[in-house]
Amino acid sequence: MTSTLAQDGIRLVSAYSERAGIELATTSFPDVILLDICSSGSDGFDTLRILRENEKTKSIPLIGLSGSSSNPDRVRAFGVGAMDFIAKPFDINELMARIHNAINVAKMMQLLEHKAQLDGLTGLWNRAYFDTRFANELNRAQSNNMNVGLALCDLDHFKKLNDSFGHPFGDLVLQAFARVIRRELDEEDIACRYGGEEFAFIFPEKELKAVTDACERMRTVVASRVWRAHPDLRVTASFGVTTYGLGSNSTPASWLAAADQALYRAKSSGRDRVQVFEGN
Ligand code: GH3
Ligand code: MG
Ligand code: MG
Repeated sequence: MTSTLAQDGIRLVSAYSERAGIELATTSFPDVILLDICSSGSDGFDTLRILRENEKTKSIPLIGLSGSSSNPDRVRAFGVGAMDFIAKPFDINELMARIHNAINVAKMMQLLEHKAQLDGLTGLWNRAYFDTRFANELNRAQSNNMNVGLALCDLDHFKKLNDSFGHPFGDLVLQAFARVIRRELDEEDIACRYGGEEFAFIFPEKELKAVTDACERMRTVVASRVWRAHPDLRVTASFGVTTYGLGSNSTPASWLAAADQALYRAKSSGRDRVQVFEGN
């Protein structure tokens, strides 16, 4: 099988026991797992279950191979999370076709999962992604005693901009602002569209100064931009910033509240500014 599959560009690596198979699957990052359900020493369905529950292997497509083509086996394999099932003896060409098919389906699923985390208008991460990622980053910072920064940003007088120039132009401004964000932030910073004209940024491992500098860059670039369709227009943004320092017990909600409070201050003290949270 190894040499036939190699002709089709598929590299097959094998293990002959449950333990060795799980070890191989978790360390070799395969595109597809073929699991011989009946000939492993223990119950192959247990192995299948373990592979589906392991973080490292749970989303790798798995094709069950079995000496039995009985319906209960097939149904059980699909029930435990096999993507496909093929009974022995099988035609090697059919197996190859099923392997390619499994890879394509897995790629499509990854793409869909990725798209579901993006904002359609700006291409930035969306609110759902932000919520999960922010909780993770906060956790990571707290357990490793590292810094992490959070900034909330809201475009100023955006309702007026829409009212004066139309909603489609407002959309163009949001897209242009997203490009400014991408250009001014570092690769490891996380930029999300939090809601309408609101954005949230996570700055893993950054000190306050680096976070405020990044926000200042975004603020000045957008404020000085000339909009060809409306040369007299100035688009400005307000930022509320907080970094690790609220105490190790703080929750995502308390951090957001702090950044939001700073943003509120930025708005009430005249907009077009970066305000750092200074405590309650
Ligand atoms: P402030 O300076 O206090 O933030 O004033 P504002 O007008 O920006 O605040 P407000 O929250 O009153 O208005 C937000 C506006 O953003 C209202 C809404 O029409 C607009 N908006 C929200 N989402 C979108 C969008 O996807 N496209 C466009 N064009 N406008 C949007
Ligand atoms: Mg707003
Ligand atoms: Mg606004």
